[in-house]
Amino acid sequence: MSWTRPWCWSLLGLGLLGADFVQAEQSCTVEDAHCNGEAAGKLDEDVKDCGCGSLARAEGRSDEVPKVASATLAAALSASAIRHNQEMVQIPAGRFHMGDRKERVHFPQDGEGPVRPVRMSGFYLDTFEVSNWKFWDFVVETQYVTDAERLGDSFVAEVYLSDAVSATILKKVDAVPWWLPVPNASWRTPEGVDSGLDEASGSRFGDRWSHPAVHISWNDANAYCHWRNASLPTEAQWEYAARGGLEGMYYPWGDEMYGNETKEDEARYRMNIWQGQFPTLNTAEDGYIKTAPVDAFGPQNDWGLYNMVGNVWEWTNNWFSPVHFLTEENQATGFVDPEGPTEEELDELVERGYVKKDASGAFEKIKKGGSFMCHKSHCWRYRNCARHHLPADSTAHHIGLRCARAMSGAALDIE
Ligand SMILES: [Ca+2]
Ligand SMILES: [Ca+2]
Repeated sequence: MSWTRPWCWSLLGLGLLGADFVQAEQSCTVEDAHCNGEAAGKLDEDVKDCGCGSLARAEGRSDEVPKVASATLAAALSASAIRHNQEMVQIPAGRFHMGDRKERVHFPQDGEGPVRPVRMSGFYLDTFEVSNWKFWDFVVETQYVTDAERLGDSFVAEVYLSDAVSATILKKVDAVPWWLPVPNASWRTPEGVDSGLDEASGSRFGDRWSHPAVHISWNDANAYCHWRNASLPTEAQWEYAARGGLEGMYYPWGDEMYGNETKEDEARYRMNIWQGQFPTLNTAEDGYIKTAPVDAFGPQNDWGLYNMVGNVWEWTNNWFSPVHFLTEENQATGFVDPEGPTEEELDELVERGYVKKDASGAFEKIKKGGSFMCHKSHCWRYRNCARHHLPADSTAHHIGLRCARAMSGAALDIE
């Protein structure tokens, strides 16, 4: 088996896309370099990448996508599924601006800009990332087998492995050697065969039943949310909720990474990311060297959402495109409950050279929020506008989920 770095695509040649896409702030055409976020320039040479985009399965892919038994989905919601739906925040309808301004875009190749006006219907969003307890309920009731379990391995950063497991792994991703494909790593055994979710099952990171479920693929996340008669949030739902009513801020609570408290004060930390030197030394000044409980740090914004940024990445329902279809019309009126590009639109972008399919011929899904693996030097993606993308069957020890639900009678009620 060989593990290769997937294509890294460039925004060169944006002019090919035509002149009917405009940037909200300056009404430029896409033929100008800064439309679609390139204004911030190419990646600064000092800006390294975390390698999270390299976590695609080069082999082992199967056309067979695990599904929850249809009979289960057709049945009335179980008591546990109903209980899971009760811990959700009611997100009000409203307007917001998605993405960030060109001078604040950090990863232009991710499509962080330009700013897009959006109108949103109300909806519900999980207060917390989905914990191992909740994922366990789902697995027990449906007998669901995750992609990581089915395909036999998943990515873990080497510093978290035991020496015994590390010694058994001979293959690496050349460009990001700190990521290893670990046999038998899954939500049950996050660091491989000698790990678990509590001390009794071999956890070296304490009791993790209240921590987010990890090694969750998009396929797994989608199946879990459907079991609850819910769905994965669209990218717009996720970002609108993360911003919590504030406009144009880096983080759910504002623009400052930390609280005003001193370094010794626990309240200084608002999220679980990486302190120290990435990828070799994690000083865990925020209290967590790996995942944190889903209710750690308190709400990150006034809408009462926990760990939107940091802790684990969260899948969204959208296909990834670094180009946003911002026309003059929706610049004026705002996108309405946008759901991202359709596969038909992505096919057009493929023809024009902006998007490539992965090794299996599929497009990639967007994840949001960054994780405990993110350090500003390599992966400043624990920002509201940041986004990243992987194939739907990709899994790693820093990827989880939360679900959204439609709000009955909450159709868009703003002009
Ligand atoms: Ca941390
Ligand atoms: Ca998160």
